[in-house]
Amino acid sequence: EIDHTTYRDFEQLQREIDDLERNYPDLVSSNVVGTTVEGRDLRVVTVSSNGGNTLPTVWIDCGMHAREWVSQATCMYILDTLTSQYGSDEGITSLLDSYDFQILPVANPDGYSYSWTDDRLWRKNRVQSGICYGVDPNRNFDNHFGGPGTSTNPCSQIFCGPAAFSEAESKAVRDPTTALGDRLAGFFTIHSYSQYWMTPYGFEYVYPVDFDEMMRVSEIGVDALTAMYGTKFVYGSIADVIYLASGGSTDWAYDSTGVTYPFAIELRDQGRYGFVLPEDQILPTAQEAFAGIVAAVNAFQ
Ligand code: 0X9
Ligand code: ZN
Repeated sequence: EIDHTTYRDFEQLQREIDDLERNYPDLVSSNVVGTTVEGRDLRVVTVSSNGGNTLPTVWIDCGMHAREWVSQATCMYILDTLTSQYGSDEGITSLLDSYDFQILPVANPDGYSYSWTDDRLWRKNRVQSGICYGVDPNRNFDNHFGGPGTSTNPCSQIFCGPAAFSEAESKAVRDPTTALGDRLAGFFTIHSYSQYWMTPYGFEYVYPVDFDEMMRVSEIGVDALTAMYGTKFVYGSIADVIYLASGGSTDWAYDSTGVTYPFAIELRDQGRYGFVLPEDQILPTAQEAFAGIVAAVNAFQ
């Protein structure tokens, strides 16, 4: 029903979410968890086979960075698959009988809209600071806020903002995941590009207590991902695999919510098309990523 062979703008994605709620009323509900400076909804979609609020829950956010269009599209693929396959596909059915999903498909609606209308390569949100626009939501969490891999220059692509959690976009991840408490079983933030599967920490070259367990699950996830189309992913800590990045959601999720399985995934490709991934790669990119996520979740202890 949802078309995974084209990119859709913010309004189109909102309509697709409306359709999911209407078509699967027993499975899908959505909540507006915040509003952007330009007045757009930050909307979390819950997929639950039993009404929500009881099962361990997997969090997935997409599109925190505006230009990473295959990310938002991947969350829509995941929503489509969970809903349309529940009750028919055995793997999806048992998954949703064991876990709820809370999915934020467009974590940066203003930036995403701007990337459609004005600048395809826009990254940050659209909050104004003097002559420049945009805070990087993935530097705005209160974990080592302002540390290595951030900037206090509002014109920088990695501007961390005036204060931790100054932005609606970071709060829209913080609040629903915090509200889950002990029910938060896994945390996935979906970005592009580079084909990386990453875990804490990003703020420094140090490893969390649960690092070995994270690596065990990461390997299972990456193996399942690669099994689909042969796409190679590298896994490891954010600092080791990509670069130092402080104030990010993944470090925050681990240290503040206590979730044992916090992952940041950089989808296809490795730079040939980069952020402007051709539309014919949306479906395979989403399929392989979801296969990896499902395998990882099924390996949670
Ligand atoms: O720099 C980033 O925010 C991420 N890379 S991207 O090219 N998509 O911008 C990597 C950040 C790793 N994740 C967290 N620190 N949460
Ligand atoms: Zn990103």
